[in-house]
Amino acid sequence: MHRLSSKTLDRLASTVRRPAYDPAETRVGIVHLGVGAFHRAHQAVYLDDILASDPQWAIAGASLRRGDMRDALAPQDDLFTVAVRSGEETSLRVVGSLRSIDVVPENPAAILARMVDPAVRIVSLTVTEKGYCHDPATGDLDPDHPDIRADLDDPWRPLSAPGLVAEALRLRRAAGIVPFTVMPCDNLPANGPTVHRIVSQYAGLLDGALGRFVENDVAFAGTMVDRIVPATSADDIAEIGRMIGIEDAWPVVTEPFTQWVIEDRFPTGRPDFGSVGAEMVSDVEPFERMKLRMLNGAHSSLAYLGYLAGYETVSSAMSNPDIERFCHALMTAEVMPTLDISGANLPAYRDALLARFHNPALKHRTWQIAMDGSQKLPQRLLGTIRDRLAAGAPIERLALGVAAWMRYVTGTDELGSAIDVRDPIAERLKAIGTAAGRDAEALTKGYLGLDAVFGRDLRDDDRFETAVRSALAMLLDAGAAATVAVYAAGSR
Ligand code: CS2
Repeated sequence: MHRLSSKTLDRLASTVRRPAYDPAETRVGIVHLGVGAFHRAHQAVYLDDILASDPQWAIAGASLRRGDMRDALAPQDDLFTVAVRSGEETSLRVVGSLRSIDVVPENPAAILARMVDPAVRIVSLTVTEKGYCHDPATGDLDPDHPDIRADLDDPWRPLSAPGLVAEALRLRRAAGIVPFTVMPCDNLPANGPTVHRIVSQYAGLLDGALGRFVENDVAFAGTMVDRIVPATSADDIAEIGRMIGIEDAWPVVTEPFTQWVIEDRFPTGRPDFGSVGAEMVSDVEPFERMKLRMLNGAHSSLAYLGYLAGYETVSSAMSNPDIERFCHALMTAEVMPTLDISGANLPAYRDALLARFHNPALKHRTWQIAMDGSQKLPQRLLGTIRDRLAAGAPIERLALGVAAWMRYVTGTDELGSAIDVRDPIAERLKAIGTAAGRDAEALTKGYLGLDAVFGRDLRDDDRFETAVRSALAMLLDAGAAATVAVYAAGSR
């Protein structure tokens, strides 16, 4: 079978959409850190549309850890397939906006050289929550993070996202080149100001003047990004190969829905994002809050409860009527009252989310979403809980989501089998679980003592502790399926 590349584009099945421009004729205007499935199914697709009329915005990508994506895509001239799936339907397109992938640990200088190129005016990031090396409860840089310590020791060969951005800005400043705009595209609250603070703090630890420069003279454009993109499976690769007629070593699979809301703060220029469906706004935070609390809050709750109840994927968990009713009730009764977004139709937004979670064509594993909970809980559930506590409003369903995370990270499922818990603090989470045993009170106290997740305020909040403890006790006694049924019915 032929392999996808610029030379084999004409062998693609006729139903596959291909770049409406010659990728070799484009110029790189964006460096993207973190070329994962999400970036390829989201920003790279918008830029593929942009390049059809404006060739100066191709992407130079970087992987911050492994070389597997580069190895898969380099023989394909960095072309890849995006398969959009819904029910029985699949639509396919080959995307040409990614022009290269550098692997940072192999050679940090290579990506720094690209970041210093005056033609690059945007550095965007999808490095996941943990990639920012910050304290999730406060949003500040964690100066003791091992990657930050390593970069502070050797700042000219940075390996972390804050280290790379700061070093590239330093080099540009030293060479008299205007700074690029930094555009974080991860699910962090207020990702523009948060990442601005993290990079300024890192730079300030290196050199006070550089810290002030980043703080005062570099623009950070916040974004809200939304598209569900499960990890690509071996079955997906085989099936997409059959459908496109040639081999693609690493396609991506996603849903029809896509949304990108971007804070319009690009002093040195930007593509016409608005012309390809992105929404340009002056304040992105309300959109981020809505998405993180509604979609991601429900997603994480669904992931822990669904996994514990024995469901491998989100859509199979949603086929359980109690889980579906729980999600509906969680959003309606406990999340939506905390959101006040002018012009947003929250019930319609909720219903669209429930329909997206039901999409049976996406095999989105509960285990995948369950990853890195210590980094995700603060913006997905805990901010909502703080607002509800301040308003004296019920938090039972939100607390069940938190309790399900605690139950999950003990590392043993309801049948006594080990759970492969992936989290930067997985060891600590497991140790807390082992020390507390199956005692709901000891477990709750142990996990609430994690200041970087809960902050001191939630740890010391009696209402919160009681709600989490009673949800956890029921999970331990009755199991996730029975507990969700009780909380879905609202009888608590
Ligand atoms: C998911 C997100 O894996 C996860 O934690 O909740 O990746 C989610 O699919 C996206 O944010 C949707 O836009």
